[in-house]
Amino acid sequence: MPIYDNLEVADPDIYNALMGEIKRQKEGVELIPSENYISPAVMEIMGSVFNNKYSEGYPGRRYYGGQEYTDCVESLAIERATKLFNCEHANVQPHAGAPANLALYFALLEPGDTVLGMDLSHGGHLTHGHPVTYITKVFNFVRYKMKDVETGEIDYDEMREVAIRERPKIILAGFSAYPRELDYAKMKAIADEVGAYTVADMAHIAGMIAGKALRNPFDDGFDVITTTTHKSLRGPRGGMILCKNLDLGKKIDKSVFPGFQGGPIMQMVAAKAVAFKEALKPEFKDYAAQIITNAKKMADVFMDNGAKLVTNGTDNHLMMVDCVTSWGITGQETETLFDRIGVTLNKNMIPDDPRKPMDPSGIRFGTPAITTRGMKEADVEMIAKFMLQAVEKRNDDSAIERLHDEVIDFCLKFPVPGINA
Ligand code: DSN
Repeated sequence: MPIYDNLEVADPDIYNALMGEIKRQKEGVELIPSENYISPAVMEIMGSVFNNKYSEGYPGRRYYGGQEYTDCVESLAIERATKLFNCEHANVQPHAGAPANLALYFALLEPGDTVLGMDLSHGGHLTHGHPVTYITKVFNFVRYKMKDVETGEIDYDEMREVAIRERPKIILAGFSAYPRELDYAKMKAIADEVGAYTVADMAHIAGMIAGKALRNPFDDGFDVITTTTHKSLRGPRGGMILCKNLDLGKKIDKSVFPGFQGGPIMQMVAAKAVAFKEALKPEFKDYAAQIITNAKKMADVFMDNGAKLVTNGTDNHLMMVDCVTSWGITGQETETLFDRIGVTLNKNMIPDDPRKPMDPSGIRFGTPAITTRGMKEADVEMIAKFMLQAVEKRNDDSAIERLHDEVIDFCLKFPVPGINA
């Protein structure tokens, strides 16, 4: 484990919280599909003196002096990102996924312009135009949905009709709670018909795209990809914008800085470079493929045991269970129950959920983190069985406590990178 002796003396409260979190991560099963474990190398650079440097601008064009090493790390991050995702331009400065999306909107749109994105109740993301976000005061968001929630197939005919009627400037692919693949080629054809940019927000699936286990939207002619770097891509917490066209790249750069952000968080930019180097290694392909193998296995075990999965399965890293239909308990009750046995996931709306976001019908979970820990199909089956037993014995406190002990014993067999590996 890394040594935190300075922190222990300087701030025992924060040190103790850190020790608690380390124990929680070691002893628990992490199934939140947007979470992962970074490598020790990524963790080291995140805690480095690059934190101390201001670097407004871009490599070779900065506003302050002393940039020889920041230029080096940002240039490497850009070079590796473009290689990893087969594109010409990368902006690696967005502080997170939401600012990346907002900077992109301001790069491509004028106030009042329209974006056509996935309906939020069918898996889309807050930054794709949820009414609670300020961005909906500036741009107009319209929606496409699934045609059939039993298969997850998107209604591309409806998407085309809406596109022809609403004339969006951006057609947006991407999601945070959709377990199937999108047909990027069909979306690109619709966008070409109405003169829209094609943008994929691949935050959830970036690792599988980098590892060639899922299709790269650039291969179907997409203009732009936005992403976070900390989910399946297994890098530091942050965002990134990629594109094929260098003129578009210039607009995006201006929008990120000075349009939208101040100085880049250079220790995170450096950590992105380290993570991209790891993702370019051949073994990352095995990791990406295993994420999906594990997710399919988990989905099968749940379905074989009578659980109702949204779209009846998965093609990617995540799945959702309709808990009310499957077990007669809400998503919140299920999340709390699994917390009690040391399995972490999140409550989630199911498509057209009659319940409220803070008390929805379903749960969402996935396999990027447990796959990083080295778990394979038999281990995934074990986790699914712990969860199903918890549901069955949910009113028996001592059975739940025993299950929690079994989960801890099981987890301690799998080292956590950055903690004990
Ligand atoms: N919070 C992320 C997720 O869990 O999907 C998306 O913003």
